[in-house]
Amino acid sequence: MSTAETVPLDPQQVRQDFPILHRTVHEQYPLVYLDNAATTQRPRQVIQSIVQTSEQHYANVHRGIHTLSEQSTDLYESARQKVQRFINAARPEEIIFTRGTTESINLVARSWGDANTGPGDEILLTEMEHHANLVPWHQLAARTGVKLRFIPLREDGQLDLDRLEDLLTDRTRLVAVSAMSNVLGTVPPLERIVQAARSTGALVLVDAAQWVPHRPTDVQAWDVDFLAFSGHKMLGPSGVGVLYGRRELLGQMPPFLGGGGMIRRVTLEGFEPADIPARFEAGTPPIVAAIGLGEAIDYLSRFSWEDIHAHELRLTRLAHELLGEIPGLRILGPEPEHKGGIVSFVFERIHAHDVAYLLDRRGVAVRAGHHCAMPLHKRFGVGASTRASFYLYNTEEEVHRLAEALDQVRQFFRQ
Ligand code: 7TS
Repeated sequence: MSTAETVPLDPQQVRQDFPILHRTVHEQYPLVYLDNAATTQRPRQVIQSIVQTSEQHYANVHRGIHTLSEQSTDLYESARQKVQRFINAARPEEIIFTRGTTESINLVARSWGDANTGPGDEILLTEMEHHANLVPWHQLAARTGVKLRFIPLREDGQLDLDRLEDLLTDRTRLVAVSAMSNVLGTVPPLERIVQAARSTGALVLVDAAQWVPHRPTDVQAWDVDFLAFSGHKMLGPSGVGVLYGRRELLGQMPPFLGGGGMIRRVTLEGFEPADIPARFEAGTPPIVAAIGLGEAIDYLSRFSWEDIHAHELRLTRLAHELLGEIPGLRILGPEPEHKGGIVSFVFERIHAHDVAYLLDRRGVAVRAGHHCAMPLHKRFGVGASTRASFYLYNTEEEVHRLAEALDQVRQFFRQ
């Protein structure tokens, strides 16, 4: 389905915009890029934005009173507004440009966490978090004594919310949860979690690294306090990401990094921080990358979310169907209807790295390992898994290529 402002999603047409998808690997194999949960490729439009900014408009932002500086500042601030509209934030200053999801969450843990947590307080996470939404909280716990608690995962890869009311108490200061697991694709019932958190007065941080590229985001409708995501997982450049924070919260938070750009006044005795968003953008920001992220948002906005979701669901269903027929292969996590376009699996007696290596020999790029989610793998009793993850430019033919290559892997190891 598409609306008047969007064009129908035709993956073959989309592929024309992605030069890298036309290359081969190991000489004769056309690339089958199924590592989109790690990072996505960039369309020509984003590449051109990087080139054009660099060739025509590049200078440092918010500093020089010269033409190039004014142009780069306008482009940078217009990218902020694009992000604001994209996630429906109430105001542009609620958008902080960071280096990525990891830095966004570290910013909250350092700035909000150090000032607002201590012994007797708790932070509620889940067992499926990426290390980016786990390690900063471990570090915070070591600094302030805050205690971490975890919503467990059920065998089917869904969160076990039966004990939510026990886990969430008036000691809980923050609930930090992924909107989509990078391993299982699990999509937790955010609305229920936010409601429960609100009833105890806890704040909510959403790790939306895997969500924002694939589904519509509305921070106001969701009523969340913080939301983090990365440009490079949504067709944008690497090196830029976003922290959304509610204005009242960000406005009260101390700076995370100190340096140029984040101050109102500095003396030899001390400093006075700038208002948001500058307070959290110390130093020269990722100027070209942020402008490129704005371009990626324009590109994604050509298509309807319904079309993107329907396409990814079609590929995920096909993958479950084809991979389900391969003896010895077990898919981790929920059924396609209950998750994003991510299919992680384990092969009996074949290590995930061997699987990924052999797939690569046939041109199929997947990720293998613990995908920065070691506790999740431990929960499922495996050390590693192999993961195929889809995006709008992947095709059914590519899913067939994955399944064929996997069957060859199985036969190779049977010999
Ligand atoms: N949170 C989730 C859910 C993620 O999937 C990732 C990256 C991050 C946070 C960190 O994002 P970054 O841009 O700061 O690195 N996930 C993956 C992955 O699954 N494979 O490689 C990176």
